[in-house]
Amino acid sequence: MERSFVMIKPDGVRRGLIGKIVTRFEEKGFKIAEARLMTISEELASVHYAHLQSKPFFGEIIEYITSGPVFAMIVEGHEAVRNARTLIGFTNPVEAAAGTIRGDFATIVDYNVIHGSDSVENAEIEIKRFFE
Ligand code: DGI
Repeated sequence: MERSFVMIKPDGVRRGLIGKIVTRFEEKGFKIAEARLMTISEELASVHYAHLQSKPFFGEIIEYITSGPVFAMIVEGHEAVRNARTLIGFTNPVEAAAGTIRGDFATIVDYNVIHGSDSVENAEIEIKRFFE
């Protein structure tokens, strides 16, 4: 069964959305294989967002993702990576359809509530990074 890495970001945890978001994954048909509440170090954040290092907002996302606990999950299911991305919605909540997690719970890209791996290869890298 395919796995993906999903992480409720600090604003989602602060706003008390863990239960609602986990429910959406369960209702869709995913199995939550592992989960942990954790605080990300600046070092881990910089590795996770290394692909955005050249962006002007890099400092902001590091500050944001380390600002409080995140809820990291391994979700399992059929085409888990692509199904999770569909459930999560587009990166910018303005473009995310109503009914998706970002479409329903976020308004601004800076605080878009949740992360989901963008490929099967990255999912396995991120699972190792956060769970092993
Ligand atoms: O895979 P995604 O999270 O959908 O998108 P990504 O890997 O391209 O970007 C990672 C995160 O970076 C995204 O979830 C939110 C943040 N981000 C993207 N564009 C902007 C941004 N953050 C700020 N503050 N400003 C941006 O323009």
